[in-house]
Amino acid sequence: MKEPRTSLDMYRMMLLIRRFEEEAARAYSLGKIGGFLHLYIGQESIAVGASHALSDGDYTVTTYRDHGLALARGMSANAAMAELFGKATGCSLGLGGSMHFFDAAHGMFGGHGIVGAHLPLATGCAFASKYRGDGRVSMVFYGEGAASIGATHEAMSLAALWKLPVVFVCENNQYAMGTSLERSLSVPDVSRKADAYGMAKDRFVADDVFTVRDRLKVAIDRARSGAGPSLVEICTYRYRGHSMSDPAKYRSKEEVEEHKGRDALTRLEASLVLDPDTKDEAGQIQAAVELEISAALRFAEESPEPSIDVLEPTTYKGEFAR
Ligand SMILES: Cc1ncc(C[n+]2csc(CCOP(=O)(O)OP(=O)(O)O)c2C)c(N)n1
Repeated sequence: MKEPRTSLDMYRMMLLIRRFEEEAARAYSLGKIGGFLHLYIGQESIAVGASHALSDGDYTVTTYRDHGLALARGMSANAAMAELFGKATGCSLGLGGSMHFFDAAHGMFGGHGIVGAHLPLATGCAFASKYRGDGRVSMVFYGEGAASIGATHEAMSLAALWKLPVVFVCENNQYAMGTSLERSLSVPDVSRKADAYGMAKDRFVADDVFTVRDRLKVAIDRARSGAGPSLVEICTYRYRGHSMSDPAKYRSKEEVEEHKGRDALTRLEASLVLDPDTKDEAGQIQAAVELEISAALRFAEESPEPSIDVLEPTTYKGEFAR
């Protein structure tokens, strides 16, 4: 077993994200969660591998498929679940919902709903870090559906020109809503977009969380050393529809099953359970995760709705009350 302690930690977080998402889907079906809900099931190794490669204090920005990254960066399951339930104890005081998780204490700057529009935010964070000389790296996650969006390219162009400490991570799950990447990209290898800006690039599959960590670490170290940004494309797959309202009829059951056969969480779990040194702790982790998720559901259920008083400081004055 490679790095047993780290393997167990990564397993705990990947399992927590998977179980969080499964229970969120159930709560959504019961009408306890309103609005949109985009699940991260199948992509967990990316948020977890990235979080193990990043340092405390580094900044992350992501899309509306944001629960996994928020948990991996340190948000509590309670604050995450309460946000989904629209409760005052949620990470965005119950005002943001699924697509707008925010956790400044852990450098997690959203949760953004407009495809591609959040990449310039990461470039801006990286500019601030370079200007201040604070040594932080920014990492931004986006889907291949954002690869042809104007803001994506503006963000990359300036980042490369000014050698900003930012890593652009394309989570290529092969579909943008119901559109497969072959139908939307003339060059299906998204990492090649880096060539246009003279940026370093990498491209690999997300089926092993250690590969994700180690390959992202190379890009993070490059950014931190002042050698400039990178574009890292990580090939992955989402097992559920785009959001809860998508029955995913544009792909076959066989295709989904084939990807599930390479599931990073299942593979890591199998290796831990087969190893006598980690087997018992893996079982304890499973039990602890179940307790943590049940507690989060209870916490979300029992928390109060946001009071009307929160509107003025947050929505109108822009003062976040935490
Ligand atoms: C500018 C913009 N256009 C369209 C949409 C509607 N929309 C929401 S998600 C999505 C697909 C994005 O797919 P991708 O970037 O691959 O990310 P994934 O959902 O697969 O993680 C679209 C078109 C939007 N939110 N913003």
